[in-house]
Amino acid sequence: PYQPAWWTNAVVYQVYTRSFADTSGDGVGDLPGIIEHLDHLSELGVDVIWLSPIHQSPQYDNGYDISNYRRIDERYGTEEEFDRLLAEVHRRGMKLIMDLVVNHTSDEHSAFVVSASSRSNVSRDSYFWRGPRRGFAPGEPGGEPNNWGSIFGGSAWTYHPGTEQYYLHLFSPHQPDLNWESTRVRQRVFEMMNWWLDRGIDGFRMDAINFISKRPSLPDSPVGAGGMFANGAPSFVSGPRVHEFIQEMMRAVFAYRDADYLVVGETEGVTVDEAVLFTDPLRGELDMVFQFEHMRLDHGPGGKWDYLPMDPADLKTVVNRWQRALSDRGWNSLYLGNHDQPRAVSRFGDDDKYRYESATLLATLQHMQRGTPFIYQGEEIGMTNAGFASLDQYRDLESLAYYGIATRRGISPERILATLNQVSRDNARTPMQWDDGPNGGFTTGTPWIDVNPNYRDINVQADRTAEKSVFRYYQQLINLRHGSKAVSLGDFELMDPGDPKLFAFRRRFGDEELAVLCNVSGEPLPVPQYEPRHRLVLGNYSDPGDPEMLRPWEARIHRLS
Ligand code: TEU
Repeated sequence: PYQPAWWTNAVVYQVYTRSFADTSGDGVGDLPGIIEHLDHLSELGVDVIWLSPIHQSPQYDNGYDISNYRRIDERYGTEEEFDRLLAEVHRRGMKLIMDLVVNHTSDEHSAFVVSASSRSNVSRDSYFWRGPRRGFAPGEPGGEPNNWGSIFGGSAWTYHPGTEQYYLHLFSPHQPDLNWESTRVRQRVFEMMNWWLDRGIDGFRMDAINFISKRPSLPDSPVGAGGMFANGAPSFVSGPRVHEFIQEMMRAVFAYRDADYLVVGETEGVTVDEAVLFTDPLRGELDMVFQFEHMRLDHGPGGKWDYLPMDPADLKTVVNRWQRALSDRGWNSLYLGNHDQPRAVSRFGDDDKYRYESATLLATLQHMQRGTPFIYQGEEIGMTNAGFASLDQYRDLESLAYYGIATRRGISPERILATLNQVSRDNARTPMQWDDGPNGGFTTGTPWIDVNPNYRDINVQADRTAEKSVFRYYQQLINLRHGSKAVSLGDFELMDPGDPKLFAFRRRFGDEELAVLCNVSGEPLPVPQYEPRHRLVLGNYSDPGDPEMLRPWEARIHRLS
């Protein structure tokens, strides 16, 4: 009989080590800190832990700029501590996957240092080096090889006076893009992946993996309204050889291994059609990808820094599209937040009056879909946006770059702060709140980024024992998935697609059927006639209430059969 892959009923938890738990007192989270809190994760019920990068790195982008792929960064721990973490994770029956950041390296990686040393060195083509645009002298303002902007602001090219050429970086200048056209680059990446799997890890989360193939001529892009730089995405998002490269990787790394790994790609800008190609099991590529459509619902025409409150009805539309598109072929990953996004409860819910109700409603929507749910650290206790009162509390290089650009455009500091408070990646990077002691129990030292002042009320210790416990609600959702094929594998059918406040759907597998009913608003909402009123499996209000009315942010799961 057909055996679905193990990860079809698994739940993944993302640990952002830097902000998880610090045992050394230097203010930066570390591996012993993760080990100390593994029981929290196994009690939550998660099957897999995804670790954001802990490799050696100058930390310009908190580890997404790796200078040595086979070393643990000293700030996070020792090699021995990593092996102990892995053993402790396995001992609890969980798996560990690592970030794989291979669209780019750090500019301090030895391969880049060699590549930059001369035009004729063997590593020159490991990165993208180009001379100035025609008619410009090397280094002359405006002479960049093409007009692409970097994702973190400014040009995607940095001039290197030593060799009088420019190198490409889709992200910061400290993150030069690897040239995947080079077979040597690909081979070295595959060797490194094999090395990690031999060390015993259980898979990878592949950073920006759909950016690895660029159109070879690196053509100019049309310039958007008012922008200095253009969006190069058409030349690198799901580029010409991306599927070939990934299939080659799968053959070189996974084909001869017996164990069943988890491979998830981070694919910003991916369309549903591309996602099917990436995740169709018959094509031998990825198990699942992170799509970003729901992360754009509050972006205005000017992009992420042009914040516009979203309409919850749009979330329904996006969820429905992805649930349907990947129902026959391929598989969805399900997430509402990560280290790059504001906190889910602050963004999609009401983190003030209905924090518990909206956090658990959002969890219901997420965990009751078909796909593999990813929980970002702190979501399981309903942690909120950072709430910084001052610009100097921000640390993220992208936020700081935006601050510089916005200041030069004459935007007031108050407005910049208000925007960062909604949008900045640091919203999700404040330390994990463990208890109501100093620094929320994260560190005995000075944290690298401020703890959210609400840690006295919102913390693991308080939440786990509270009457309204987000943690215990997550536990129940995870339990439900582990024991129900309707949850993990069932069909998805959206009810009432036109209703802006009611988010209701059915899940069906064989003769098991569940109905999910959510009121995505702070006002009472009548229950439609066709919805069930009995056999409640799980809900986020403790008393049954009026069967005809959903209370603010109420979520109910009913069993139909
Ligand atoms: O993110 C890549 C990515 O596609 C984005 O979502 C990006 O972070 C966002 O547009 C910026 O707001 C990955 C990592 O998750 C991120 O932390 C890194 O900064 C980035 O790659 C570069 O490695």
